[in-house]
Amino acid sequence: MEVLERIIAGIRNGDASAVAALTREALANGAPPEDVLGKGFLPGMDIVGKLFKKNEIFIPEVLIAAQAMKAGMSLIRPLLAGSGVRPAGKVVIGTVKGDLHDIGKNIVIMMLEGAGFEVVDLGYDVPRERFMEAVVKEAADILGMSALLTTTMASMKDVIQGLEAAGMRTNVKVMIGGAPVTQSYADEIKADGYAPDAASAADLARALVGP
Ligand code: B1M
Repeated sequence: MEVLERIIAGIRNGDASAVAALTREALANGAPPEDVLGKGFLPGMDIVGKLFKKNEIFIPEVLIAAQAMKAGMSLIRPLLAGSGVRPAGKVVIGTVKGDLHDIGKNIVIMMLEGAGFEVVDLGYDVPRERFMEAVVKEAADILGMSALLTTTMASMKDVIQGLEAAGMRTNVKVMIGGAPVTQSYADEIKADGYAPDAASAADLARALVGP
């Protein structure tokens, strides 16, 4: 099997040491880092996302696969930085103010990175001002917000209104998610998109930034 196919299988199987070794092998054989990313890591995580959506694998396996991808990614990241390869887009993401739940957000981040996005993680309990500052500072294409409490999800609306009031709303797409969040809530607060799970979040982010 060709080395890039073995990288895909290694990610699918969540085998971090194999992915790291195969990444080294691919680079030593002269594979460009962008091919290792685009023909190895991204298709590997794409398969993982599809299996997760079909309930054929579950969150622990997604996390393990993402760790495997990260093991390889750490080897090619410095090379990509020097090669001029552009990420799919830049996402600033956090769990909203008053909310300490970050497990789902962290999985979303892994899937976004697996889809080729550069992600700036603001962590949890993030106030409106920090989201807004980060959108400007990072020149983000997408602002992602996660909430797990019915009492904190209202902060998403607050952030969107803050962006509107500051004249920043048209500069950034807003995507939201978390267990109590729904598409109708996203429509109500005028978010650009809602995703029910991490794999859908990666698909949504791709759709929001366009081809
Ligand atoms: Co809390 N908690 N918790 N909790 N907790 C819930 C959410 C709850 C449903 C439990 C219950 O009562 N049945 C309930 C909320 C009730 C409600 O508001 N309707 C609850 C409560 C009440 C609380 C406290 C208030 C409890 C207390 O202190 N009395 C307290 C609040 C603290 C705070 O935030 N201020 C609290 C605390 C905690 C812990 C700190 C102990 C811990 C969090 C640890 C952590 O995250 N680091 C915790 C946990 C673990 C849970 C449960 C058990 C699990 C949440 C989780 O991680 N799910 C949860 C009950 C449950 O769900 N069974 C519960 C797994 C995760 C992968 O799923 O986060 O939904 P999820 O993410 C998914 C999707 O939603 C989506 O993709 C992810 C992956 O597929 N997604 C996005 C998420 N964010 C997205 C963003 C996107 C797109 C998709 O775009 C940007």
